[in-house]
Amino acid sequence: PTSTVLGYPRIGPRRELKRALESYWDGRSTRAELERTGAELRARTWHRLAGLGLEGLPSNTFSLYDHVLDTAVLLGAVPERYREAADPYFAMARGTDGLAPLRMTKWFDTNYHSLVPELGPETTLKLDAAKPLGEIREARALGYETRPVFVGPVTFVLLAGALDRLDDVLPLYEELLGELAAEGVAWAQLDEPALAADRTPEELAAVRAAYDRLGAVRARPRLFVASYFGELGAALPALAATPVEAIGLDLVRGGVPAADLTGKTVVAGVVSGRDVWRTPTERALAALAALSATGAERVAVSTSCSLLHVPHDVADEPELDPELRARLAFADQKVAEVVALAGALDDLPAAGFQESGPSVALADPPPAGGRAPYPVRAAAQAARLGLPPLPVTTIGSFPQTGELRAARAAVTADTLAEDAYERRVEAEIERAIRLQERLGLDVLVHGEPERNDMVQYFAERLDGFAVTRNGWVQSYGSRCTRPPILHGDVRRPAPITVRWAEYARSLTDRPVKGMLTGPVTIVAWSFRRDDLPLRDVVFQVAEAVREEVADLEAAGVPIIQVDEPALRELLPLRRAAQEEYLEWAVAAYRRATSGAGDSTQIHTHLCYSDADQILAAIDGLDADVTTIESARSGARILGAVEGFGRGLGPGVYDIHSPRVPSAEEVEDLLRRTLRALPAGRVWVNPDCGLKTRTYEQVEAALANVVEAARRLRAEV
Ligand code: THG
Ligand code: ZN
Repeated sequence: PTSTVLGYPRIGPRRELKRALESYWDGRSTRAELERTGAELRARTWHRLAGLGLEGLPSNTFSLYDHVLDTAVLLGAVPERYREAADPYFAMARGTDGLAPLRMTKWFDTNYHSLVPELGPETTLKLDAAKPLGEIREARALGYETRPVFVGPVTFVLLAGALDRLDDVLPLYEELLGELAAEGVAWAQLDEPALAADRTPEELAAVRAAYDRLGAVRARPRLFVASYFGELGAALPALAATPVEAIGLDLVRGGVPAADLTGKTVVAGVVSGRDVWRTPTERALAALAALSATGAERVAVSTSCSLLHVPHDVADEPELDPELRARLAFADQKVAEVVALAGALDDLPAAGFQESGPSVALADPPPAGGRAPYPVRAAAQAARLGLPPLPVTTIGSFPQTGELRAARAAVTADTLAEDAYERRVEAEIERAIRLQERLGLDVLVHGEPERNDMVQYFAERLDGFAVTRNGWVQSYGSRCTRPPILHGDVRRPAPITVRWAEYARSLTDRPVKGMLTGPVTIVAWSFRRDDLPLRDVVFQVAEAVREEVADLEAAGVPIIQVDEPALRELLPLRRAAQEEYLEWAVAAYRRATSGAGDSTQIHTHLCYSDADQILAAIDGLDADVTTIESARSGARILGAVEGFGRGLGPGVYDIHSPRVPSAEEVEDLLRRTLRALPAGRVWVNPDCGLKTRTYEQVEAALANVVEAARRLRAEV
């Protein structure tokens, strides 16, 4: 059978796109130079995929910022307010001085962020297929015929929260298919990951109607509808009943469906796009063989989803332990696996393979152990901390300056001595503390200058994890992370954060929070072993965090923040599995934090605006103070948190954009917050960490935040 992948990393093996974007945004290079880097990366990708022997090459998987944003622009879904901007595309992505950007959200259950399209009733749509057509021609000039990839219409309108606009969007997809046919394109890929979540009968009917309609376009490429991140469930028969020629199935997360796919091509996602492990050949071949029962006319071998979520190439990691390296597959190795599996299937009879998944019994997790009920703790903490009403704090990280990054690179490269680096870090901590004192914040942070990343930092200091040198994965726009590889049993050989917490405390009389990352997030933002149940892996990490909490407390740290920004991210897409997940995830968090005494205030921070969906779980975490993102989702969150029983800090401004909020704006949001929550429980803070901002922006923004809090304090 033939071979393909659903998508490929676009940041570049050495983050070439990141460099080009940031240089363009800083005014150090032109749009044309940025476009040139994009073209080089695309050419490199096609050459690489073809060189590895892949047959079906995708195009339009590249993006200067985000593929959902690209789809919005393709359809002309550019809200009126951005149209006058110098660069509407990046204005939607990042905002401008006067304009907030589009909202950002997690791309399903991944650590990738996409923008949320806006399809207001007044947004007039108009197709502009210049980008995909440009890429198709570009590839053709290099000698490659490609299959352009788009976010499909159903997923697009669902992301926009506007299923009712499907009928407005479909004519544009019809027009797009016509233009692709005129260009001589044989296949188009429409991604419908939204179908891996529970869908209402109305939504399933919309799937059916949409693809009946696109299937009926007279001159069009053949249609490949790709699903991923789970099984299609009831959406599969709906889709199978339409004229689409090919359906993509995630056979890593889901099994071979008992469905009649007679006449269809099945694009079998047997190589995982979500992990870094080599594919168990037997299991992949068994799944491919089992597809014959569906009556599918043809089978193509593919990845379970886009390779966007894995790094480029294991060959870029010469320093990894050879034994671990031998178990790894990054994007290029996964492409080679797809090609090999397609070849193997041609050579083998189509039956007789055994499923051989590992099965491990769940151990009982350790009990959480008891802190006193919240009101008792709250009284003890109030007495110990003596904070004013509406205390102002930040989430934890302060700007990571260029000098600091350079110093970290130098110490890694052995051109800077360890103790010289530590003095640099201390100077940076002092800078952050002095700034917060001067601006009048109430609970300070040390700013985390010693951390490259809130997960990688801990992974580097825990047994059981390996970290990579070039294993970058795009998080949003130009921002990347290097997810650590959790390959063995987790242990904490020594205290991790205590030294810096003590230093920060020595500088000031105000309370300074100790800052830790929670067990769910450490695991969520790592590539994890798959020979143990996820739950057991998270509980191992919880034990290490619990030890760190104990050490911080013993050092006299009065407030310990244990962040779980990824709590929502690991929530299963299907409702049937959500409750069980939340139960153990919350239990793991409590295991990590419940060793703390009643007068030690536990804070937590959660990102992403769907916090309203998991409010009961947030309550279950039993943290004394929870800070959440809400600035971009506006007042929506406030309705959901009405009456929340503990301290809550709904973010008062969006840190993802360089824009500085005015004191009036912050005051307004706080006023609305005070209508939903009693003043004694409200905290005032930005909506996320500040590491991606400059000191100039942070200083201006926090000054306005403190000013707004003071105005309201006078009233409460
Ligand atoms: N760490 C990890 N995952 C995350 C976040 C994180 N996912 C969600 C959210 N935070 C994403 N936000 C960011 C914000 C900034 C950066 C990455 C993700 C960032 N990265 C540096 C860059 O791209 O230049 C590299 C950092 C490094 O040296 O490791 O700024 O905080 N795991
Ligand atoms: Zn956050």
